[in-house]
Amino acid sequence: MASEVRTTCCYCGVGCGVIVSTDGQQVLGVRGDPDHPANFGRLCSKGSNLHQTARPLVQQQVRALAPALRVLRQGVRAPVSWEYAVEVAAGRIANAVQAYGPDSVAFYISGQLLTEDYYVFNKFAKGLLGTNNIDSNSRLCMSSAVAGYKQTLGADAPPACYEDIALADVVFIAGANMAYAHPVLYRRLEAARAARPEMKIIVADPRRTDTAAEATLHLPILPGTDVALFNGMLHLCLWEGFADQAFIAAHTEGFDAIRDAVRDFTPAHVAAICGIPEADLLQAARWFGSARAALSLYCQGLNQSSSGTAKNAALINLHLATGQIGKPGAGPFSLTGQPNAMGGREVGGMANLLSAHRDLADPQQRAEVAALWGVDAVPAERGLTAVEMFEAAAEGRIKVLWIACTNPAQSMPDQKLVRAALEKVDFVIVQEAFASTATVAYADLLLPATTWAEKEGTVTNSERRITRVRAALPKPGQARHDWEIAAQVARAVAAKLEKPGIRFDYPDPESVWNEHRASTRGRDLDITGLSYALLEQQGAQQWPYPEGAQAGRQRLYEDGVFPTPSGRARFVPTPYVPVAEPADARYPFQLNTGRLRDQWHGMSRTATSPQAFAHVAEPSLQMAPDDMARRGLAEGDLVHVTSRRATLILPVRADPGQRRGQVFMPMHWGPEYVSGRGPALGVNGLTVPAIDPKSFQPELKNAAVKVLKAELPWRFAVFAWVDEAQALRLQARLRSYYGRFAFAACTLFGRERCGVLFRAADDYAAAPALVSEIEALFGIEGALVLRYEDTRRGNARRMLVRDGQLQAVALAGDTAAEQWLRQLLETGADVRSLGRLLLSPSATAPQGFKARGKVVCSCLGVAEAEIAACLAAAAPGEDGLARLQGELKCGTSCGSCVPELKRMVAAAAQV
Ligand SMILES: Nc1nc2c(c(=O)[nH]1)N[C@H]1C(S)=C(S)[C@@H](COP(=O)(O)OP(=O)(O)OC[C@H]3O[C@@H](n4cnc5c(=O)[nH]c(N)nc54)[C@H](O)[C@@H]3O)O[C@H]1N2
Ligand SMILES: Nc1nc2c(c(=O)[nH]1)N[C@H]1C(S)=C(S)[C@@H](COP(=O)(O)OP(=O)(O)OC[C@H]3O[C@@H](n4cnc5c(=O)[nH]c(N)nc54)[C@H](O)[C@@H]3O)O[C@H]1N2
Ligand code: SF4
Ligand SMILES: [Mo]
Repeated sequence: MASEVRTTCCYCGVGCGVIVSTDGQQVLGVRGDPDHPANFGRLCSKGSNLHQTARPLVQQQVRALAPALRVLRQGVRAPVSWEYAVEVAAGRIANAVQAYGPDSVAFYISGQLLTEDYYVFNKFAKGLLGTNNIDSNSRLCMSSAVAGYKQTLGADAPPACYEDIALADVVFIAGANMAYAHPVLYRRLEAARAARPEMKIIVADPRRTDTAAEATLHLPILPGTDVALFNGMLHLCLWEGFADQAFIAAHTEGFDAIRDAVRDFTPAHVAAICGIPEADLLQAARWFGSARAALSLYCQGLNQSSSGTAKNAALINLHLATGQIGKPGAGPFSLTGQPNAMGGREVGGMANLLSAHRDLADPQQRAEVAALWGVDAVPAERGLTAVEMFEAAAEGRIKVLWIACTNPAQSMPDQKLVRAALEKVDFVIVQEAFASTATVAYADLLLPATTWAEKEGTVTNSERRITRVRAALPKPGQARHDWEIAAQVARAVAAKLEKPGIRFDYPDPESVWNEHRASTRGRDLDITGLSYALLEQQGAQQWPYPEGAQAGRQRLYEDGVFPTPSGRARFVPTPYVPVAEPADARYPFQLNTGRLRDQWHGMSRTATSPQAFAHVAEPSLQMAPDDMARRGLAEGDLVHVTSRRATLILPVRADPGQRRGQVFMPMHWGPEYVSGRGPALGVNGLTVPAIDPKSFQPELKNAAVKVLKAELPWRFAVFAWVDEAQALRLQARLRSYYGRFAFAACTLFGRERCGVLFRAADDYAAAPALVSEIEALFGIEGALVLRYEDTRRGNARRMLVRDGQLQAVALAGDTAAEQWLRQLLETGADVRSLGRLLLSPSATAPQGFKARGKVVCSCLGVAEAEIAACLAAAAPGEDGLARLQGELKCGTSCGSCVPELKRMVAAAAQV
């Protein structure tokens, strides 16, 4: 019997409501919840593909389904019972605490945990063990935003709400690519602009992203120069009389110092630092300063920086000086990345935070938390933040490291350090839903966790809105809920350490949440007026929502009172400091990293669906066409990308949105997808461990690199349709071959069917036995294989044809025919008429072959060539987008590709 369950998308901080239809065993489909105030029924390309990632065949192949323990350090893990796993974990932790003190244990958790999970982990570390060594991947994500808000406004609370997007007349997007990373909010921005075309959108981003391309004004600032930009805008606002003197006088402090501090940020000076025309700087400042309502939306371009806190504070200074806060359509609105980065901050689940926005340094506030938890005290000194934690671990100071719901062997900067740490720690616990991640390889104890559509609890989205997360499926295998695992181990540790006063006997997530709720009484985020029942009846609610309130607060600081001792917001001077590792003669490129539209981080979930690869099929480095030409690089050439810490080989692609001297690599391409001989480190092998001095957030958006052509004449490409119930297992097997080649990568392709692509390159031909072994994994063996061999040149081509269609193809040596052969396979073309052409050594593409290009609209599977042809046939003056939507239907489902379609329409209009 099919039923429907309302829950929340497990990806980004927009926090869209999702309705899951289920038969109780499987997810049958998903659609946006029309009543959810975050999305009103919309989902983006990732959300609308969630059901694909929850299929039983995915679960069977890649989920962690049983606890497993490594017996000897280098040995394999063997399944163990939960009872034994809990006993071992608790024993290891208790022993470490007794032998080396509580700070020898560390927890590295995640903004993708639910609030209830987070709460239990935090109580475990700070309350039971007495260590503040609990930090989360939010350190890589939101900690500069937290520090920026606290410095200026007095509390970690985004003051604006989603509705403000519809009410702003200037929207300033800084260091955020909303079209990719917050798509459903971006749909709201598109709608607002369509309703009020006079709305101005300014985007500050070194790259011309889809978001930037659609802006009224794009400021392609040089990496890391945001503080200079914001100080320069403030300078101009003060100079040109846009300051709101009444607001400054009534509601702020420290203005005089800031006025002096920005005096030197003259337009000419700032334009030179930022590498933008002075006129554009003036335009941006004037639009912002004269706006009735100006809203800033910002994310990792500001946060992931060694001056991340200053970038946040400088932008907030600009809002305070112009009075653009606490009113409809205005405010500095930090977009949260993960679905529950906010909830993690609320429970204080980080090394320098305390429950319910309390201050770790305040003895009174610590005593309140200790009393709530039934312990004598909670530790006063801040604990190790993410990068520091791994540094300490590499030095042998951490004996037990418990990692939950994050994949640090992919996502942390400076992977060599991270690997050294994971190897050094005596006992690594990894609590994961998917067994396919790089970090799982380091687990001494693997604890299988439930995940989206299986767990119950709450999350808080970017606009402070608390939403219920609900289970539609039973727990798979032996997986358990995150809060449940943490509480179970905590009870066992409490017994061993003889600490009966602190309780972890929660019957359900609601009881955990009720305890968290009690901790918020009287705080800025007071939610004592909320309950699971109310969320059930009235839907998602914003905080604060104190007892007696009839509704949550939509917008903060409308009364001009800020949660600082004086009640005034504070101006904070923000000197401009360049990036930690600027480009130089030896490392002449600045490497920027960030998101793709259809993938999520380490891709453990998104990449279980071949459709997620339709938009971007393979790992690559993006470079300005000019830079490529000057270095003699052609599209798809393999390059060595080398930073001071590591080197990585991957193909290069031209990106006209890239400025000269800068390169971009999607953050998703970790060691699971691209590697080669030597340690498999992925994108973050290259990045720097430099951190912001206040937020401790690492500078993931800038590293100096050099890019040199990789001379690897021997190429190998195998691609085939495979049984979807085996594809992910095959991919896991193929990963074990990465280290046999100088370069190797493995991805999926297809829509209705599932294909696997393995690609490798080397400076000499691989042993024939190795090649055959890999081909055999794809089924390319036996009498039915069509073969062409040129042993003299080392070229080989082997393929399987079934019912007139290509089933599997392997190319070794020269792989120039790959593109058209792959398209023939992917489109299921009848190849019988091609006969010998398929195997002829010099074969160029068959006559009439046209490359389809990448798929732009992933919902409808519409590719570049079809779009170009449709636009070429347009009548003069015809609305290109409307034509595409009418003829090809692309961009009519989730809308995530609409910005790119518009870009293609504009480009076509120029020819
Ligand atoms: N599709 C998709 N969506 C996601 C995620 C995902 O993995 N995939 N992850 C979610 C998470 S956890 C997060 S934190 C958010 C991140 O969301 P965003 O921050 O919007 O995404 P990024 O691509 O990391 O970075 C945004 C932009 O910052 C720019 N940038 C780099 N350096 C600078 C600089 O010095 N100054 C300025 N002004 N800009 C700079 C980059 O060019 C990039 O376009 O996305 C969330 N949404
Ligand atoms: N170079 C570079 N690096 C970056 C960034 C960047 O922009 N550039 N961005 C940084 C940012 S902002 C972020 S947020 C991080 C993200 O980095 P990670 O946290 O490493 O990213 P995910 O791949 O989302 O990891 C979440 C893990 O939890 C698992 N999981 C999913 N659901 C559950 C569950 O319910 N319970 C448990 N226990 N496990 C579950 C998933 O399989 C996955 O392996 O990456 C950071 N790293
Ligand atoms: S915008 Fe997309 S990824 Fe983000 S919550 Fe909504 S559906 Fe999920
Ligand atoms: Mo993030």
